[in-house]
Amino acid sequence: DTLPTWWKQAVFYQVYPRSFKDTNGDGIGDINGIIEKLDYLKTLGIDAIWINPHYDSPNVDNGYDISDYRNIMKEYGTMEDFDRLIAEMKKRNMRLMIDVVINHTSDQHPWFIQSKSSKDSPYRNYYFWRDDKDGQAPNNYPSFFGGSAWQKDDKTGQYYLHYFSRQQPDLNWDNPKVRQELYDMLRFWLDKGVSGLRFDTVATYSKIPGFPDLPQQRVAHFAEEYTKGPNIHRYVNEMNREVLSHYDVATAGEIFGVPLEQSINFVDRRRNELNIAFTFDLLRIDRYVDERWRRKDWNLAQFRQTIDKVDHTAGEYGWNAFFLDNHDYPRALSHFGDDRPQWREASAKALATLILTQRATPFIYQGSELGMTNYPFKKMDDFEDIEVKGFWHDYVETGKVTADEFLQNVRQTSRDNNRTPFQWDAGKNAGFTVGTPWFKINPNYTAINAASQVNDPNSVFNYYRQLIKTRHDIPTLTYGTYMDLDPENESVYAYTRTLGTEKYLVIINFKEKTIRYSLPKNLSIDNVIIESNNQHTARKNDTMIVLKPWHAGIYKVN
Ligand code: ISL
Ligand code: CA
Repeated sequence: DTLPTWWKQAVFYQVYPRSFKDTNGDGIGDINGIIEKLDYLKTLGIDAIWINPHYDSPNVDNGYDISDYRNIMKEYGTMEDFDRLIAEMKKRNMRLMIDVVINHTSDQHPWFIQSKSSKDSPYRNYYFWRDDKDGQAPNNYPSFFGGSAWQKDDKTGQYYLHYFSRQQPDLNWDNPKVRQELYDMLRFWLDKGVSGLRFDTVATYSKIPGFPDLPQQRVAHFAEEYTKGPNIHRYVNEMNREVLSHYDVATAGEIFGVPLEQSINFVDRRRNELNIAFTFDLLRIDRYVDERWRRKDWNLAQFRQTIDKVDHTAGEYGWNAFFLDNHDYPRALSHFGDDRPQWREASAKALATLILTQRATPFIYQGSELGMTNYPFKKMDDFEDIEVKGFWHDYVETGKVTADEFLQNVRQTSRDNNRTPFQWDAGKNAGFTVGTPWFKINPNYTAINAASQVNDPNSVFNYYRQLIKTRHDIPTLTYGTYMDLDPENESVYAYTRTLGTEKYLVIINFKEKTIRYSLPKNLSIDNVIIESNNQHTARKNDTMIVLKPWHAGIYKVN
């Protein structure tokens, strides 16, 4: 889609507030910490920030269980802090995208407390309550975090539905009152000056009428099954009509579970639903559909072909986000690069080049700009996340797999990898807090931290800064068509971005060896835009480039 909009041109940065910067010594990141670091992000060139849920929450799932949609999480600060964040961002010409978690609430939300109090409560049908089936759960739905998606409540003897943890009951979107309450809540934040909304698990709002059992062979595919509610697009379209279309707001959907070809339906602009699609085929390239904690091998051909497919689905009328990790995935560098000390910086720069040259809005996860890595988890006690604990319960405690096998996998796949505190400097607690950090700090913070990189022209940080500037300067990198030059190549990932008569070539060496790469017929170098190792060896009219291990570069070509 080449229709110009600010959110296609913006470079987004994801802040996980809990782990970004603590300013009051309680060991938990806070809104004042984000404000304190706005200038750091401005220096990097960031236009917009997506923050994970900032609402009041008992934090069973780190804020994805909201108990009050109109208040700030106590640990993060106050509404005054939030308003100041928006004001300080405005001053710097930056925009804020908030997380919208409306598939479910916390079980501590007043609606749910009312709802479970009696079958006659006016809030009863704000959620899904069903009778047991022969003393068992109403159907065979599993939950994302382990066990059944139904929880029995003793007060009335009925079960309520929860796709995620039992402390996250699913809202009943079929009830128009629920939808109106949620729309009002969105207006509340938009009226404050929020300019972006990221819709958590948006594809699961509509439920399948009657809750029939999943056929046995589809139980492992429950994530996809949960996106088959018949009214999903009717609801998102209604939300657009009633709320979103009245604001200058960028709307992104976490389109999880939906087959790629259908994801476009959420962001095809002719349908008036959302703007930006987050899809997960790329990040899950080395995962199984069942046993989601287990990793399998991947190769560059699969990787680039997946990117190609994702690019294609956006088509002429849709738009994607491009990201290599977020708070639900391991560190991009450890996942797709090489986090061993000798290749860490080079591969971090290679991945940066990829993120910032796609036909999609780039989302940089906090710490990527420093080359932060996975945490060296050893034992189950090292983990915090409800998901990994649920998996442990379902697979290890039941004896299906050994603790060793499980740990070997989750130390690479766990969401906790991306949730350790930000590494600001080499001092105590990496400069994250003067208190006791809520979660372990990666011991490599003495080598990998912001303080040592901001003034080093060759740092990962400064390479990101230059890349972001390059993306801002060259609209072809945002809007140009994408073409993979050699989809089967297992070493060199090369593609062009073309708009009108302008053509740019992006080359990334995914191998830790030097490769002489010949440009495809008809292409020759016009000039070097940026190279990750600053060598600028390529000259005008060259048709061959010597690529050092993990070398990456952008070239104007003829
Ligand atoms: O995290 C996942 C894989 O490791 C996904 O299964 C994830 O649960 C799914 O993408 C939905 O994610 C979103 O909603 C969850 C929350 O835990 C995630 O952090 C959030 O991104 C429930 O609100
Ligand atoms: Ca704090």
